[in-house]
Amino acid sequence: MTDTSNATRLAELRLKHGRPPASPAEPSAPPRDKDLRKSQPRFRGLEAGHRACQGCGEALATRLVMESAGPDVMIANATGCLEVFTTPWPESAWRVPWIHSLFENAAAVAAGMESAMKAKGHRTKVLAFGGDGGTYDIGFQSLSGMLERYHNVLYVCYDNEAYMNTGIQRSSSTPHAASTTTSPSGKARMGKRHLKKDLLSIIAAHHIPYAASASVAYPTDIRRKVRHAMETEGPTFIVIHSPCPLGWGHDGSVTIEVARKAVQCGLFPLVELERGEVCNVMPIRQPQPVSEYLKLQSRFRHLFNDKDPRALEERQHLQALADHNITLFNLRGDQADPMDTAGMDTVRRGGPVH
Ligand SMILES: Cc1ncc(C[n+]2csc(CCOP(=O)(O)OP(=O)(O)O)c2C)c(N)n1
Ligand code: SF4
Repeated sequence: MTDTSNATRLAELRLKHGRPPASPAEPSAPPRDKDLRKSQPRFRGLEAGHRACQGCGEALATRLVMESAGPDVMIANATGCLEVFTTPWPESAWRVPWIHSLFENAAAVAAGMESAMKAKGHRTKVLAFGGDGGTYDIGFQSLSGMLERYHNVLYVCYDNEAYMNTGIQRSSSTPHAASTTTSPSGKARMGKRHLKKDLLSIIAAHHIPYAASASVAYPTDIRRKVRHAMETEGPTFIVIHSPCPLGWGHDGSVTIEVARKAVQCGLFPLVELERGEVCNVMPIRQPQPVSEYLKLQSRFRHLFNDKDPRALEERQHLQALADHNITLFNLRGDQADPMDTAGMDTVRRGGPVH
């Protein structure tokens, strides 16, 4: 499909979904601080006081998902950081029914819970949570089965791009050239040799009613996507880019900046799909060079070694991947997306109790 036909199709789909055209137009005024505060729910499905590292993207993402999804939900949670830092025996940070599944079967457990709810005539929505290891790799088979059998489950993948809980091993979601404990940079290779798996395309091939990518840098966008998924009948899927300060090698105070740069450079595009077709994207107003994103993280430090000729080559390779995403999803836009509040909605809370 050409750029022009892509743009026309996206404009039509945006209109169909009651959203304004992405371009060209005067930039719309960002929502005011006060409005944002009012629109943010106070329900906390995940309590404070858990044991995540400071600046953990996964903890923030989960809090945002729970605020929008709760309180009438049940959760199946795969083994991983989220399960470990929220439930150190005998404590729990969860305020809703929650089951710790195996690493590989969160989707299957969620499917069983959903069937039981249906049999009992309850409308409680079932959610499944997994990290990228538990979703892209080891739990993929049960996820695919759950989607194919059309269970009414929202599956959320917290994508921190490695097996963090067991010591930063590479997963199929780890980006190309990132250094992990099982893809270390050195003489033999410049970090991970392989490409990040394009999971969303595989999910799209299941033609489920709704799938999306999201980022902790865009909380209002996460809330909207979760609410939409909750209202949708049938299987839905959201993958949330969630920086891990420990595994990515950045300060906990710049988690949002790192996440935002991943979107703004094109490496982690924010898209929505209905029945496998892209129906909306978060436009990038001023695409940033990929190196601005990479240089914030020590997992990419070797890509800035000027004495190593492979460093520039790998940076160019990553830039090409980001450019490809920008073209493929037609991400360039002049107008501020209503969901892009330039970070104003990051930490504020208040408003009515839901
Ligand atoms: C079958 C099986 N293999 C390995 C493990 C060990 N294990 C527990 S958590 C984990 C890593 C989880 O990684 P991910 O799903 O990416 O979540 P994260 O910790 O990064 O949030 C591993 C390998 C296990 N529990 N079960
Ligand atoms: S290791 Fe990473 S994902 Fe795990 S709690 Fe710490 S910051 Fe969060």
